[in-house]
Amino acid sequence: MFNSLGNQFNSILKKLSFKGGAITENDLDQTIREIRVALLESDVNLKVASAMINLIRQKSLGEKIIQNVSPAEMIMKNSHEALKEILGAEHEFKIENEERIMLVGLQGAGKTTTAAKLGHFIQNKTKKTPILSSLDYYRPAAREQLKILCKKNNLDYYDYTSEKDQKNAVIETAKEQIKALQDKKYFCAIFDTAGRTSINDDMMQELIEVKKLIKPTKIILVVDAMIGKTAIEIAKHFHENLDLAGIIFTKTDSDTKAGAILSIRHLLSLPIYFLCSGEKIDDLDEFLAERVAQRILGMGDIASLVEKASNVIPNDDSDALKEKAKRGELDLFDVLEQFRFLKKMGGLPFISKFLPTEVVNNANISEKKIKQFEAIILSMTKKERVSPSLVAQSGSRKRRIAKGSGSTTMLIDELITMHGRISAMAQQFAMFDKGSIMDKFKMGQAMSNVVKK
Ligand SMILES: Nc1nc2c(ncn2[C@@H]2O[C@H](COP(=O)(O)OP(=O)(O)OP(=O)(O)O)[C@@H](O)[C@H]2O)c(=O)[nH]1
Ligand SMILES: [Mg+2]
Repeated sequence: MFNSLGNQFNSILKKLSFKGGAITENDLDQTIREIRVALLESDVNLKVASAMINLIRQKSLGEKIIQNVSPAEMIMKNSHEALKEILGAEHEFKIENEERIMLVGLQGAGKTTTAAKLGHFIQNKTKKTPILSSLDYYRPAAREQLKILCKKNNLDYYDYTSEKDQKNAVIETAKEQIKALQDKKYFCAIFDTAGRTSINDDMMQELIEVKKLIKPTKIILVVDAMIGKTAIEIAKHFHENLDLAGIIFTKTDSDTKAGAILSIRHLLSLPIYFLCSGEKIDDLDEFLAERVAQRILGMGDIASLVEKASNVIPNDDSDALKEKAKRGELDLFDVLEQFRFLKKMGGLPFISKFLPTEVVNNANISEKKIKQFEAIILSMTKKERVSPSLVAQSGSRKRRIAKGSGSTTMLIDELITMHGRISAMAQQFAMFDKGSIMDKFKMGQAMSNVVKK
């Protein structure tokens, strides 16, 4: 996600990375000019780009020389801080009692998918089941789509008692639903609405009427992050008419430009509640400014990745692994386990969303290669897995393993080298926990050494 801006930041900073000591005013000017161009190319609104540039400049000019910190690291740190300021304070998504959430947005923005994701999120958080209903009478399959999603994910779905006259269907349905839900004393209801290809008055009028009827506690605009600059105009229009509570961005897993996300938050002062990064039910991430700023800068989001991993890895295992990692003692059994967790988490495509751009760009690793590595590890004896150096030093062992796993001795060497790098990185990782942003930047570089070509 946000790859292009992350890539540009990386190449801008690479030019600086050879310089030591304090940054000169000339270098700063040049770098800031380049950052400005990168921001504008990523569809960041002009006002927002200027605000951000000013923040970076102010922070950088006042910066003292810090030992062991290069100008590139300093600019990265200051850009991260400026981005966090632009993204603003975080707004926790609180679920009130008798919550009525109405999702609105353009056609295909991801409202229906997001309704289910949000229901699932609320269910996980509160351990209570919300009820979802569809007010989409324009597309015949729309209600069926939500119904199926609810069924698949154990969410309650409000089904109609009668077919409606097409003309007033939406309003009649809203009336019927709100009455039924009031009788049931629901704890949380999520209303999915129909989208339109572009903003038009009829659509807005209908939404205003629906709003009057169902009296939502939150109206949330669902925006496709790929639409770029126009997102601001759309959000503004919806906000003026419906008084939005906040925004959810979808499709941030595509090659999304960061511009819309940065600009809307700054220009409309509306909270961004979530970013959706895929079609699966739990591809809904709470919007945390610190982490999003890291992702936008191409520094990856290791903290989110670790959290996601902890849902897959049993807690006891991860503690034991951490202790082993701290001692620099990860063996090939552990590497094999990591490959399996990687698969469970959604494989390389999933993981790479959270890794620093530099790591992803330099990676010489593929799903196919991981499979080959797995076969190699499985062809080793227990002793060899614990002490890969036995294999490294013995041609006959390598030939035996290559034959057994249908691979080559070259690939075995590659795995052994990678294992060495993984244990070194894991050792740093285990120590780092809640390090400073500078540590995270360095962590990205360390990770890049593990997988580099
Ligand atoms: N990659 C990706 N696809 C998404 C995401 N969110 C939604 N989609 C896909 O986008 C398409 C449209 O999603 P819907 O949820 O049907 O969109 P909608 O806003 O309800 O569309 P209408 O009801 O027609 O207005 C579907 O194919 C979804 O699977 C996301 O975060 N990432
Ligand atoms: Mg829909």
